[in-house]
Amino acid sequence: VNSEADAKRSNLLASLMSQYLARDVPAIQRQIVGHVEYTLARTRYNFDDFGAYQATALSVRDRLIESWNDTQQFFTERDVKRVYYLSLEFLMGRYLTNALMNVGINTQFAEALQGIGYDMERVADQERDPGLGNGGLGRLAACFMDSLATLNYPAWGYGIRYKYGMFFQKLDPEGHQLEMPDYWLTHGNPWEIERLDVTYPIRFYGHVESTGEGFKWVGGEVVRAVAYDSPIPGYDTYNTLNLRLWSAQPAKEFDLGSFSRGDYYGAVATKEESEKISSVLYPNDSTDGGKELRLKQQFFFVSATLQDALRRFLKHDRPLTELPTKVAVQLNDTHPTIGIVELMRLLMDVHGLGWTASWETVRKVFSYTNHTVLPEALEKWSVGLMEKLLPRHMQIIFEINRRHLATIASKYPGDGGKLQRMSIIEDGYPKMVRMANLAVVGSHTVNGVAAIHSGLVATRLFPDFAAEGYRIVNMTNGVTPRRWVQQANPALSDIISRWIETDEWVSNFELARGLESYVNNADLQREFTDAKKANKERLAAVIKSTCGIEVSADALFDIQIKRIHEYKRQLLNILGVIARYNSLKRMSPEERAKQVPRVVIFGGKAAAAYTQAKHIIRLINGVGKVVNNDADIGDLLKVVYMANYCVSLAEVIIPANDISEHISTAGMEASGTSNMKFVMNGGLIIGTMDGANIEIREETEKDGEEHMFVFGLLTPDVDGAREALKFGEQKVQDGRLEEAISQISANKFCGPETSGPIASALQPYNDYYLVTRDFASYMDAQDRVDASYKDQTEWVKKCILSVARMGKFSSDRTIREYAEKIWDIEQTPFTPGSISYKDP
Ligand code: T68
Repeated sequence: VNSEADAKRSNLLASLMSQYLARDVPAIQRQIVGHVEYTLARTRYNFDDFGAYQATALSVRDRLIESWNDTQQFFTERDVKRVYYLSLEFLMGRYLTNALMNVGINTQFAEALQGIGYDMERVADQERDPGLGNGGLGRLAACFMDSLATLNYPAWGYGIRYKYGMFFQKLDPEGHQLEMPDYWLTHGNPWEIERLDVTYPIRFYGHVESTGEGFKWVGGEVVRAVAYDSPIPGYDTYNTLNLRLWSAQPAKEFDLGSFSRGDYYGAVATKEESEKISSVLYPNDSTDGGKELRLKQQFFFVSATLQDALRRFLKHDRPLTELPTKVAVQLNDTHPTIGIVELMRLLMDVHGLGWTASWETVRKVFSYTNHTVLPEALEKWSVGLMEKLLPRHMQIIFEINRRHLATIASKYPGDGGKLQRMSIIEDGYPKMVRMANLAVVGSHTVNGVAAIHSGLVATRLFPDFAAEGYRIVNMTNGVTPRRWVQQANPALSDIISRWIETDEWVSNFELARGLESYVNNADLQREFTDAKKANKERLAAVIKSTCGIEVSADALFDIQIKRIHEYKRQLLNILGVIARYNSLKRMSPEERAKQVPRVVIFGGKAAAAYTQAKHIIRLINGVGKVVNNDADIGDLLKVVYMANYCVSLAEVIIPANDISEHISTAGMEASGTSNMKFVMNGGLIIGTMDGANIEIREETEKDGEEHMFVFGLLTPDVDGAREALKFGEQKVQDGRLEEAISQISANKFCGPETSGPIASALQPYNDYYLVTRDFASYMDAQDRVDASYKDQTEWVKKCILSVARMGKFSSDRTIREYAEKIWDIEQTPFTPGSISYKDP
């Protein structure tokens, strides 16, 4: 109506913003000092590195908020289809450097800080890692957010804002793991924005009432989900996405019953209980299975998310059956699967849709990613618990199952086995709800995370579903080259950019292939070796200061960092170390002088209740103590356990790798993602034919070169080998292995409380993970590593070629595939001047 005035006003606003957010150094300094004085209320004359970090973070955040609001407004006006990535874990790592580099204002900020007496690296080092994830699954979600933003896809991440993240790991003097609480919010979180206006009620317990037309869930307890938003900047784009994490707070309404009884304090105490829902991240072990609070967490964040998504969808007046044209929901493992049922409930009980229309809509919205085929890791909830906590949902699940089984039964009359296998409800005492079956039935697409894994998902986990035409596809994982190469490894980044004469590889890692043509160039080789050496020195300094161990950057750095789990076989690695130590001990000084010196580095947390994993940590540290203090050995072998492995530590460790170990029992590691990061950072893999190792080998090895030191049984042979071991048909005989086990048993490295369970696990009939069976093959592969490393020119060539050929493993490739084959969403880059500023 008043378009001239509107235009004037919007121009004024835009100009005010651009003055405030100018990118020149003085403007940045003004902003930082302003935040010190007025936001932090500290004096500008005296603030420490942490104050500088907070003020810097807030100034960066100011910039992100502008692009973030614009992006969201733009998506809304275009009415684009969005994907919602639902994950109980987002292992984001530090924000500051990532945000600065993605926005492209790193140098200006560094200079601005320098000018007022602060060092950017020290300032960035003040940031606490938000440890809101266990491992690969959580970190994958974080890499995906980076790629979604970079590729301009309309996406939101949804999860829980845990007060306590992954525990802080310490090692006691003997080398036992100690768990310390990780209250990561102690000093606040400058990257989040509390949205006290974005809240939803979440109900638990209560009962179901018939309304005549349908059903209604009433009574019970209600808590409030409050949104905390963090902007996610993409690389070299204005688009900025949102990660919305929910926090549980007491509902506004008080329990009138308690009040009328005059029990004010009792009522308040009950309300306080509700905050527990978002208080702690659960570990990724099966010991906590069946915990009511975990199921509460799942329902809590899923219900809030779906209410939020529906509210956004219904801003436009349209039928809910159109939901799949505007909304795709990705379930990161089965953890958010109850969302399938919650959306059914919302559509039917709240919005009045019928069963059939609701079910069709739901199945077009959801898709599910599987991250493991290990049977003990598949989620199940007892029907009793589900009925108590979510009575209406249990009713809906029974009905979904009834209809689903009726279809199967009519197709396969009399095939009780098939019905049993495909049922969402598992018979037994107690009856259980199989979340994986529910996820498959309620999704239009299921995916595994590497080619071999997706094959196993289809053939071993869900063969009956595959036969019925349920869509099971592969989406090989990827990692973001921004955090994992550009930010973690400036030395290598600089080399890549100079040799291929562009830095566009940062958002198109296929371009790194350009290095291939220079692989024989001695200058490139030297630069590459120097960069590696510098990265190893950087890590050596951290090892010195955190572990007190002196390691030489001239040694081969051999690294295994990941969650401690028997299937990942850290035990095989340390047995190999013991054998290497024994062999060195027997050598003459002349022979020793010919050996390749090694530093074997471990890092990773064991779930607090996973006793055997904790024994393995203790053993590694025990071996370290013996080896590192043996004067005969010196620099030839060092064993290092880096405590509290986390994203920021990984950023220092990975660029320093010569060799990394990905040595799971074949068929057990779904994909692995650190394997990709290590190779992108110019190292080689020793590994089994498992997970993404297989595809990394396929991409990096051409013409019979050996770029990966492969060993071990193949997946199809694992079951047979296990049986053979168990029944003593195939006793593993290897002098080196026997010696190592007998030393462990003789308590050479640790006391009987540790060596007992370790030695026992290595008995043939107990060796489920085939550590003893793969040992000789592993040692052969290690010999090939040593031999190969001796020829440094050949070695560096292998490393360069490997980096050059890792394009496939960028999460940008992965996200494009999801977008095209599963979500059906479009890249939507913000176009300046396109959104209208409405009167407030
Ligand atoms: C990992 N899974 C896979 N799970 O082990 C790994 N589990 O092979 C894969 O590369 C990665 O996912 C990404 O696809 C996990 O990390 C968990 O952390 C987890 C957490 C809670 C419950 C169960």
